[in-house]
Amino acid sequence: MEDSRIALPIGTTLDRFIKNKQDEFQYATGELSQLLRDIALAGKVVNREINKAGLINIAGAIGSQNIQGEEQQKLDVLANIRFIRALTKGGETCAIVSEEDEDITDLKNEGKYVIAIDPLDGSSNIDVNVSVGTIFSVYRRVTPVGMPIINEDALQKGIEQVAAGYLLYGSSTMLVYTTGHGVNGFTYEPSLGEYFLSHPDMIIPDEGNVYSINEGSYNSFSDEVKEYLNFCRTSNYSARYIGSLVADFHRNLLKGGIYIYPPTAKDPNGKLRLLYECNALAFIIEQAGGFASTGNSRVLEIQPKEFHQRVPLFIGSKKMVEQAESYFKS
Ligand code: P6P
Repeated sequence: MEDSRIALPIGTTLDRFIKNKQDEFQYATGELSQLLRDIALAGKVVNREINKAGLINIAGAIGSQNIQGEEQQKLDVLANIRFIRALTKGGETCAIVSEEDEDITDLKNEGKYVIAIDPLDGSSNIDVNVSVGTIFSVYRRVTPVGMPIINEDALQKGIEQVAAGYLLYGSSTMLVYTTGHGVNGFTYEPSLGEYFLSHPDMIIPDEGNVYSINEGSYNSFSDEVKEYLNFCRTSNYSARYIGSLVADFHRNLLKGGIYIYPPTAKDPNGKLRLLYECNALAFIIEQAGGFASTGNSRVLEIQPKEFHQRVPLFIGSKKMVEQAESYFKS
């Protein structure tokens, strides 16, 4: 038991890390640990398919659209299948809400966890070889095991999450997650098929000088957002916008900064989805010492009403998000 209290060294494998951390929770039954392993495994498979995309022409859109009316890229569909298959086989998950599916998927098993997932966020970037990501949230079901799944099993506030994380398929593939006891990052080594602890106890700098927003929508921003952007420009911040949420988020987590997707004419509630994008990243950022707001309220305290509900998102270094909020509160 003592061993599990020692800070684990860089290079520890994900399996070893999960086992050690599980030992710290005397009531841990291993199901959440296995669920995290299932996600990591699916991430390896998706990573392999993304890396092949340019070669075997699976990157292009397949002509179908997801429930958001967005062109479904082949890899979107493949990633969704892979994660649902891995979680179904694992048995710890009883239901899944996915960006790619209109309704909740009841896996009809005895699992006690519900997953909200964006299997491949930023997929429109695949064709131009820009980093993309998977984002996931884990909740305990609210209905008793054995009872039918209901929507409320997934429509839970972000503060109810038991785990959240993302995979970033970039120059290297990383898994970053939290179970409510800090944030740890693992880098995948494809030649060994292993994730290794590379970023222990990740903490976002309280301040940064990077702001990420699509200024192409400037004309439809509110006065408050425009005033904050003017503050950024006169503060000599740098504008960095990859157009892939996980990539922008990850850079800001490491270096400090703020990512903003405010209401626009096209997306009056913002573009990003509460359940499987904003809540997961909000849990991670707060565990790393940062903050996530809609501009007026803490993301993690919003009561979801619909699976694919969108909310405005200001997320990153705590002082930067609070500074942005001040324009909405003044
Ligand atoms: P826009 C990708 O579609 C995504 O959901 C995020 O990954 C990204 O940050 C955002 O949308 C980009 O949206 O409107 O700036 O192209």
